[in-house]
Amino acid sequence: MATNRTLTMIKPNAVQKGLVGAMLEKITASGFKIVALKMTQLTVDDAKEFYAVHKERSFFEDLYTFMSSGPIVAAVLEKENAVEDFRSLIGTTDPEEAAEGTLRKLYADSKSRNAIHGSDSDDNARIESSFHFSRREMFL
Ligand code: 3AN
Repeated sequence: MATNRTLTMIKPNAVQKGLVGAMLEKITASGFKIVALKMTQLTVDDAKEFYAVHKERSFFEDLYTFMSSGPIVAAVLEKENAVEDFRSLIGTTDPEEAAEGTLRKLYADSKSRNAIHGSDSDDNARIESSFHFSRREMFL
């Protein structure tokens, strides 16, 4: 099961620009099934916890400040090879380097405001899904 699921967040800049519908449409049209979905806002402490792996990086403060600055949309997505295929769909961290047609190429403002998150491993997909959703909020 875990290898078929990934966690995404539509980031505050994309929510603010009204891109939720367009992004979910691209995601589902690319074969991902939404098995959990919510709009929420991270506290500063939530964002620090979610991105704890980056706490020594120079961009950490900017990252947790931005990610807690407004509402996000979190979702668990299901598809065969979900983690890898979703990373391909969103494109590279820096939108300037992202392939044509990827969500970050289409919708990101910059490397730090890159519109959408995707888990980078099956283990992190599981951890990040539990961070946002209880078992009652995830559907088969
Ligand atoms: P990705 O989201 O592509 O897996 P990560 O996990 O390396 O990238 O970084 C998490 C988030 O931190 C990125 N989505 C981006 O918003 C921000 N970030 C990563 N690297 C940089 C950087 N060099 N400068 C500014 N922000 C960055």
